[in-house]
Amino acid sequence: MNYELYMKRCIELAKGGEGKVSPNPLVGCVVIDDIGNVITEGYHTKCGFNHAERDALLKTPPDKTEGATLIVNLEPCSHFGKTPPCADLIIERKIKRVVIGMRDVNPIVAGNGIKKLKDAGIEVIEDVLNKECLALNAVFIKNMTQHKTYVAIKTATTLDGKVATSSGSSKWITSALAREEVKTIRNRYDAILTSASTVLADNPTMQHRKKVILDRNLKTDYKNAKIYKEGEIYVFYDSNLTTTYQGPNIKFIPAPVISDKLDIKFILEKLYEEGIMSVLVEAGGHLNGSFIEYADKIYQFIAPKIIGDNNALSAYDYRKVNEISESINFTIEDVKHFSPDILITLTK
Ligand code: AOF
Ligand code: ZN
Repeated sequence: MNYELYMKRCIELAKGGEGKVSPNPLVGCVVIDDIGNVITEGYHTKCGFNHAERDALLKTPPDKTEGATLIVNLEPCSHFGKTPPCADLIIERKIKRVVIGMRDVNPIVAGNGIKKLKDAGIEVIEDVLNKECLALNAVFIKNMTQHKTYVAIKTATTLDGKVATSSGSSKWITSALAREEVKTIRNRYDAILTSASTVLADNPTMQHRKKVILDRNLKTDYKNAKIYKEGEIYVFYDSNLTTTYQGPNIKFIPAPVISDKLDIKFILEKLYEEGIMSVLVEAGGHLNGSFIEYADKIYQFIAPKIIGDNNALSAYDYRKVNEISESINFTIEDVKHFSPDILITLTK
């Protein structure tokens, strides 16, 4: 049996949990019979709710899944957490075979789920579409293994890598279709992050549940700027300053300043402490530059336009470089058309 098709479906199902499962992983599950007909499917819809396997199995009576094959992108859990172990339910349901995309990196599971299944006489097939499954849960993997916030940068540029003209005009570089996709990308992240310069220049709303603003000199308008109107807001500022402004949704966090810049490493550590497991940076070339060394991923929309002016603003503008060998290298993960533009997704 070719399980890759079903694993693809698990990944699709799992994505239904984007924006809702953090800090938990994205998980989808499909249960099939001997000839490959789907008996039931499910996914992890929200943190604290049933895991994907339980969601799928509870939708159908036990006699329908006896002897079936269960496909899931993450090793079934073996622990009593917010819900009982999925491995136990799989055993209880007399599933014959379990097909897994990746082992769980959560140390309380890590192989114990697989062991439990095998000890019960269930056949386990591992690593189906492993690369895709690892990519799906890159945030969860970084959180679990490094205890750090996952960082992505989103930018929209011309063919010559510019994000605005020299006078700051940037509306619009990419088309409406590409800008619609940005909303889908934002939803995958616990928070979006931008700079005071972007708030002052564009007065954007940047709709999101959580927003992080780097405002070293406390110079944005906390009362009136659109970005502060909704969502949970974290403002980082120079710890040598003080602010008396209080808003119901704004938390001010003082941060150290290193050579005229807020300390990014400190900020990312604070965000992790605040339970922000992933952050999408949407700002100009300077801030993008400050985040490059921490970036796990870049989403770069490219419009088929050329500004052709050396003074136009670049997407990454933060240092002097002599040798090409000093460039920072990324790997292209995916290229998609959002006609007339493209989106390149890159990882480090
Ligand atoms: C999920 N959804 O579909 C699967 C998970 O906090 P708990 O008790 O819900 O447990 C979370 C852990 O369970 C998670 O870190 C991962 O190791 C495992 N599997 N979690 O939220 C799922 N299959
Ligand atoms: Zn589970």
